[in-house]
Amino acid sequence: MSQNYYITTPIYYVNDKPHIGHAYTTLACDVMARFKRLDGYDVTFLTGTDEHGQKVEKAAEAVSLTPQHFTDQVSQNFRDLTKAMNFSNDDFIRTTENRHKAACQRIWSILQDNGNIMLGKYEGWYSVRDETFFAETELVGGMAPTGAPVEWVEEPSYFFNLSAWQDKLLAFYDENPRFVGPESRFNEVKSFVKSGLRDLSVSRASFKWGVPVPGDDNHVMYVWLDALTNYLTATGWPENGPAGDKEKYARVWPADLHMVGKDILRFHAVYWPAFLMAADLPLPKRVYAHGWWTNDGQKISKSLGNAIDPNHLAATYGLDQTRYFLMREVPFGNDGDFSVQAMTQRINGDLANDLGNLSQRVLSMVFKNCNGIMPAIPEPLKSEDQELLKSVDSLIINVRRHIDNQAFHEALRIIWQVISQANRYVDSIAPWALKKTDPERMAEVLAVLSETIRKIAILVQPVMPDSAGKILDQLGVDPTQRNFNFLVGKARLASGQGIAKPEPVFPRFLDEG
Ligand code: ME8
Repeated sequence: MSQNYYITTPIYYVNDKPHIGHAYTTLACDVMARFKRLDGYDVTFLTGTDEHGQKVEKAAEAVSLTPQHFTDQVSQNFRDLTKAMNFSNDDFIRTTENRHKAACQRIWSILQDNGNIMLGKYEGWYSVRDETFFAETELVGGMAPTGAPVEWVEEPSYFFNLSAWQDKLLAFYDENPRFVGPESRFNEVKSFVKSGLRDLSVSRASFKWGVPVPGDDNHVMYVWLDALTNYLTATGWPENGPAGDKEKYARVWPADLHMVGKDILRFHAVYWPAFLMAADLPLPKRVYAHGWWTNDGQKISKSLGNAIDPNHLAATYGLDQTRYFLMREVPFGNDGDFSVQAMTQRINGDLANDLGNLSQRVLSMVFKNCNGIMPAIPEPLKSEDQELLKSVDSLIINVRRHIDNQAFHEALRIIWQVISQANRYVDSIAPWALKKTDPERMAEVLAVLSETIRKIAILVQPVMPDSAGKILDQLGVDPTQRNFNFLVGKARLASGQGIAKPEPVFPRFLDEG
């Protein structure tokens, strides 16, 4: 039986249309999910929408729709995005679904029954935009630290005894040094917990758009307790719920990776493990917090109207080009700035010139100079052939290491190093010049190059599934032979099969704007 791998995106608030930031997180998960599937794992990849809370209630009010009607519409935009971006999620969860309400009420009851939730009164500041409570001391110039406005809230509220979990959380962090990535963010989490935790208000009584608190209709659950529970719901938990699936839960939970933006790390690395510990449920293995995209140096926000629509990017630059750019341009974990210039450079440099040109010129030579028949890899190999094949053969080990650390940019960088090496090999041997003088050597060199391209195309499938697929089609690689088993051992590109006239896979981008 293959090993399971469960990966999740945050569930997105439906107060707004999806933008580049949302697409980015889900893309990173899609790349992880595709990579793990090719590497032999049984993957469960979850995304969805976060539909309760005051923020969504207000957004619905603003367009004169009922919250349910409104969330139906906006959630669909996120679902459409998964198709448009070629995301391979296995499930799409909405927090307004019955399966989810049942899971929320179940976790609440467990926490209440074992004495971790108690009724009290909340008095303090609340930011609707962040759906977060703030202490007086946390405010900056009368605003939330994020710059969002805050309002004074005074209402009866249930509290989760977060303060009781401080030492257990710190011990857990010590025992699980990979729990949060990147490391600098893990340090921030630890200092936050060390500085002391206050009990957390986990219900609201001043509006209705939420999951009712079991046994107390005056309260709805705090949207973050509701939202975080989605990761459990989708595993078939609880087993007696409307979508209960004991076997799936046992197989899939705990999650291997919760991918989040840095804005919501605290919820995932502090509150969520505390809720789970208190409910006596296993904790996720890792939370990774990536950075923030800006647009030409400015924070992307609704009020600035500078959100970048991922559909527009895909239509303008090509879907795989967009996927590649987002994963390659910015070191994953850091903040990044979107610019047309950077996008154009990646498309024309890395894709059209480096990978596209390599594959196009090699396959064209096989087509023209070898009668369209794939030549055989020489036996024994010449030292320059050996050098190139050694580099491409050893890629998987290092690429896997980088992907397991969510260093997508590094994984791509080392693949592109080998692409450059292959281009230097072609330029120095100049196989086109061998056609008349040494056709046998020409065929050997083209075979070594085709094998190099095969491995590179297999490795870039998670980032650029369609384009890599086209290259593998052109090489005549059987669709059942494109997983990572075919990167190791004796697996080599078959010779003797005919290839069709190659078509360029990566056109140049001409900025006509
Ligand atoms: O926080 N750059 O939902 P949300 C990079 N519902 N990533 C960005 C981004 C940007 N400019 N803007 C948004 C919520 N993101 C909660 C989550 S999970 C149980 C509940 C991404 O719609 C990033 O992943 O505000 C961020 O964490 C997420 O969108 C926030 O989405």
